[in-house]
Amino acid sequence: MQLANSATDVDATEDGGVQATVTNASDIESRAVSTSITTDVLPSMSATDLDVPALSTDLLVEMYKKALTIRLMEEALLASAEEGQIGGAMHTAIGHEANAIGAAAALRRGDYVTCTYRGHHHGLAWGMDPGRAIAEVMGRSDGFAKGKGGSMHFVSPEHGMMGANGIVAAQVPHAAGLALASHIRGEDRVAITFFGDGALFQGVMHETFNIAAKWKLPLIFYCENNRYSEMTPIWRTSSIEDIYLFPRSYGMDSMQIDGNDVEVVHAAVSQAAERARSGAGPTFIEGITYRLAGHMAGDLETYRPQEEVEKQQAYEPLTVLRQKLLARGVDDARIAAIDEEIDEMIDEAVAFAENSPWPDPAETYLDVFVSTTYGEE
Ligand SMILES: Cc1ncc(C[n+]2csc(CCOP(=O)(O)OP(=O)(O)O)c2C)c(N)n1
Ligand SMILES: [Mg+2]
Repeated sequence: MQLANSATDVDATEDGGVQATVTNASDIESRAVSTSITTDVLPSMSATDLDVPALSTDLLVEMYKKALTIRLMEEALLASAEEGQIGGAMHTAIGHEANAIGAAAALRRGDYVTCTYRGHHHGLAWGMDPGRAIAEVMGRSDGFAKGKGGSMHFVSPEHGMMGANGIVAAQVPHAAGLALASHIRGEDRVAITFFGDGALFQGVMHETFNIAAKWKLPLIFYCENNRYSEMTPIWRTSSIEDIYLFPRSYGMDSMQIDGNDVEVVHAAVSQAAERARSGAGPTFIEGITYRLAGHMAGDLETYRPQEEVEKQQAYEPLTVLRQKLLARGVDDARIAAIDEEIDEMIDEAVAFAENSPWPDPAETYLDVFVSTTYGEE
């Protein structure tokens, strides 16, 4: 969709910066321009007219189990990090779960996913086993990359997880390559790539937007907009807080959605996947969400008030899912039984990882470099 007759007013702000307000775009006219969406639980979603069909109760129960598995796994990982059991930086996606679960449920086996260093939720949503995932974060040999990838480089091609990446935005052109391969081979595979709001200002994002739109690649760009880049709120780094507006200038369809609601995410990604498979090209989805834990394990979180986090707790993915289940007649007792089941499963997964052997030092360089005879034949 194009922004017909749009115009931008740029006003000076008190702190010497500028504030840009996009006006006259017919489809966003009703959106209230917020001065600080950083502290809003969810900004107005009037920018997207999305039909959201209700998912079955059985699927919602499965999604709740998955969301809780991710949440409890990440809480256990934070505890392990505090005990000094995890080397290197570890970023959790506590609060982001619905973005991964809704998207994975809308896609097919054989489709591809790439994501950021904040990618445990994507790995599990795409079917990776929690025990082996924890082992990977702990650097143990039963991990999906034999403990050599760690938290920031989750990978499992058999699940379509083609790689988390520690370099902001680097996973995005990788997904375009996967989508291009699918297109050239005449396959029906779609690639989805997840990135943060901070990635928008990397040049490679814009190169990828352009080529993906021009070549109509079967690609879905999914921005998990948690409104922070590390410790910096979005209003300090971007004059436009509505991230979904950027890709429109490349002729790409885009939508802004509630990233904390699995049914909304599922509907948006289903629509984008259908477009991609029909040859109509990429779609950009901005899922508004919030990171409830620190940027990484050990983050002191001095940059945001505790009240802001508490406000967001009232509308986070697990709460939203529990409310949906209760509304469908799944009672408290059933939910409590699920909670207990998942809690035990995570305890077992942690024990599995802790008992997993360290990689053999003799294998240090195995699977790290690719041997090739390309060009020498
Ligand atoms: C190219 C590059 N620049 C800087 C960094 C350091 N860095 C790590 S995470 C991050 C913030 C990214 O924010 P965002 O894209 O919003 O993702 P979030 O962490 O909020 O999920 C930065 C700047 C990096 N890893 N790669
Ligand atoms: Mg962010």
